[in-house]
Amino acid sequence: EDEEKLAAFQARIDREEKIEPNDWMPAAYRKTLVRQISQHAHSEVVGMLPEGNWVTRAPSLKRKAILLAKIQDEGGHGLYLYSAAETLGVSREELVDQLLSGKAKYSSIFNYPTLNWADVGAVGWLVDGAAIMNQIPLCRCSFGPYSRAMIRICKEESFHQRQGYDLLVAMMKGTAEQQEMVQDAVNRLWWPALMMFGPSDKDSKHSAASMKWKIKRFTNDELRQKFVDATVPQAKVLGITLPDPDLKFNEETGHWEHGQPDWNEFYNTIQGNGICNKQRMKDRIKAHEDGAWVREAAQAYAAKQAAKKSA
Ligand code: FAQ
Repeated sequence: EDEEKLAAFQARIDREEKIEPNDWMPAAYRKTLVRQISQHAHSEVVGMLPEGNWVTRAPSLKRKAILLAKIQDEGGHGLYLYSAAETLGVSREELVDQLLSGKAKYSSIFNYPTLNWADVGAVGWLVDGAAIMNQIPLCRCSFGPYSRAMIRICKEESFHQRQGYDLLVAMMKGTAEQQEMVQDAVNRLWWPALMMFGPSDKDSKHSAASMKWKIKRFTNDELRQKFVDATVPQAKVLGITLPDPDLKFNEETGHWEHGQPDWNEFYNTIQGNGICNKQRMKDRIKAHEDGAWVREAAQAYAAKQAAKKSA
């Protein structure tokens, strides 16, 4: 790739022009986008599993309807994101194969179990909350199809975050046992939510290039800090304690200082050895195999339509 093309490409990025699928782009830009967008898509799809666990046990019709709608949204996000990745010249089959063979990553957070009903609220509040913090800046990502997909996704995620918070508020108004369930869910999900932002900046191998290309607008640590700053006051309103003894407001910087997640646990999880990795993959593989007849029927229908047209 010659210098001139690279310089012209970077100049377009610097002018805040969107890069579209048929435009020239460096191979490394394409590669990192396929990686990030497909991992993001896989996360949305695998992310349906922990909450799916509670659909049949939701405590009321209203909560069940909300939960179903939310989980369906996540499936939809996966579909837009696979489509955005496909514009870069990979096929959906290839991407799904990478997930099911264990080659592709998906977000570490979805390898934690949802043990009690308050986990559904805590996932909405903390996991969707972290997802929004990370994804709002992606609406300004330099790659057009990804940035446009993120706009609708973020709107839906904000509904998800609020339904989670609303669920927790309702439980905090309930019995002592319900309040304990909320605290227990938050104790277990707080650190994994912080891990969603990725390794600390010094260990993030892709950040420098992604920042230069304006795929990422903030570093992992910057977004983690924004999330902590936004969430601490919400925890106070809720009346729960965040499980970080190092949380301390710094008057000078205006930020909440916080402790570090257990990075060994993070690396262990993204290498496939977290609490639920094996179960999640088993469930995804089964869902894919059980859906084979749908794909076959759709292909048979498409072939018939094509034959009709050419006849
Ligand atoms: N989990 O160099 P960096 C959702 C990997 S939200 C697993 O810092 P980068 C909504 C990373 O891929 C969740 N792997 O990488 C929802 C790389 O490995 P590689 C999905 C992680 O890309 C809510 C290596 O570590 N959101 O689904 C994680 O610059 C509720 C080095 O890391 C997105 O995907 C992790 N937490 O920054 C659904 C957002 N962190 O590829 C259902 C888009 C890092 O070299 C229910 N993605 N890794 O093998 C991003 O913003 C970025 O990709 C980061 C990582 C920030 C995740």
